[in-house]
Amino acid sequence: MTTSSPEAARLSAPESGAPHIRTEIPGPRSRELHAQRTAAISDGFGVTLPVFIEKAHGAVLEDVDGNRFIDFASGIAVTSVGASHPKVVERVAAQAAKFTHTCFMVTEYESFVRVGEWLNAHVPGDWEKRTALFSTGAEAVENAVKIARRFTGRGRVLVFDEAYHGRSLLTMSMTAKEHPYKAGFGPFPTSDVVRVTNGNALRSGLDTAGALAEVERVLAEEGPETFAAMVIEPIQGEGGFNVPQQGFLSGLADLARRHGIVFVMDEIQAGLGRTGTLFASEHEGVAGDITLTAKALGGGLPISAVTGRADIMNAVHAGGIGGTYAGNPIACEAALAVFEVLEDPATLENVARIEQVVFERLKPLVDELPQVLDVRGRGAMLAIEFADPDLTPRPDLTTAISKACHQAGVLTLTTGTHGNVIRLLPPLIAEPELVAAGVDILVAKIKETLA
Ligand code: PLZ
Repeated sequence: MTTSSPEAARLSAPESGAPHIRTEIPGPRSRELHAQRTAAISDGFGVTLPVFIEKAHGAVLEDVDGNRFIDFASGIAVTSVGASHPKVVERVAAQAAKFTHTCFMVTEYESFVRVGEWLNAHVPGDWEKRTALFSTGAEAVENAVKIARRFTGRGRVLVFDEAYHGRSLLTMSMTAKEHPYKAGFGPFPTSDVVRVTNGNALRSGLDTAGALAEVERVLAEEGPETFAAMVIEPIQGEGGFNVPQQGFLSGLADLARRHGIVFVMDEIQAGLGRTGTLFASEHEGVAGDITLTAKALGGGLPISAVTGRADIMNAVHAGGIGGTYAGNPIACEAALAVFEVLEDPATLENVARIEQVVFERLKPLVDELPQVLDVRGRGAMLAIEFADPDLTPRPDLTTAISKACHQAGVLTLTTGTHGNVIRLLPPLIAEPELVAAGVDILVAKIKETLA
């Protein structure tokens, strides 16, 4: 095997032998392990598909019973360069052998600086930038709010309908959906987090101008000078892969700047090649004052970043931000490997091919099947929404179809405020033929379920 990318990390359908189902799903060994999990692990963790993974390569996951799945989840948009990219494996192993941790707040190491430099150079925004590294997406969001507060001297945060920003106390407040994220976990800082319309093309009943006018109305009512930050996902992930209406993001950027509000682009799910450009906000020609990355950044290792205008990022006093594991050296090495893969033009070309093979299979279903409301997304962040013709969401269909896909060896995820969306998040390096094979199975299961 060569170590060039993305070929090194991917396998075509016949080579990978996926999907390959040799037991019932979950298989006997997975069921045994799941029983042990139930006895040891908090019931608070849900699970999409209770199979235990033994090994994984590219876009193929193999479980402990020898079943192989086509991976349309990527660990929720994390293993974008594949499950065990050789460059990630090599850098991680080499760093682990040198040292695993020092804490960047105690003594420094070079990879932290190099990750920051790469992000400063590639994140949208034609201004001098600085980066701060953390470990999780929620931590990046929390720190963006802290930094924006320090910079503006203001307290409040503007967020959007159907938003997802994390599970920590502040980010959970910023997340829209009650179940399962917020139920029973309040109270929340409700007067500090204000929610406005996302101008959802299918459901808000607003066009771009109408949605922007509504945001402006709420800002005027609440006092725009009370807001430190406006935080938005360039394509909403957990909210249902909602692509903003054209001009909405740029209109928001204008509004934020007019009122001295820090415009924060949460690219945690949509960023780093996922939508076919390095950052999803590039599709709209928009740049956040601050841009957040996580998930794909570490190729499977936990690392997140806050990258923004130097004057904003440097408004914080020394010691004001940080964390024991922030920008851990092994995770930084993994990020540097991810950057090498993203810089290879073949990677984004492959994402364009993935979009093509998925759309050519799914888009015709909108006209063929009355319960298929919409097929949308960009690049390798694609979704299909199920509803009755009167728009009543059909989460029962997504559940049934997803389950059928899992049984057939295709790991799909559901999403959306109403749980009625199936989303596809294959690794960016997934062989288009493998993606096509997986989508063909999905289409067959949709047709069987709707028959
Ligand atoms: N911002 C846009 O998508 C994480 C959540 C899965 P963490 N999304 C997956 C779940 O049910 O917990 C996410 C995101 C956006 C922030 C986050 C939070 O990132 O790394 O999970 O903290």
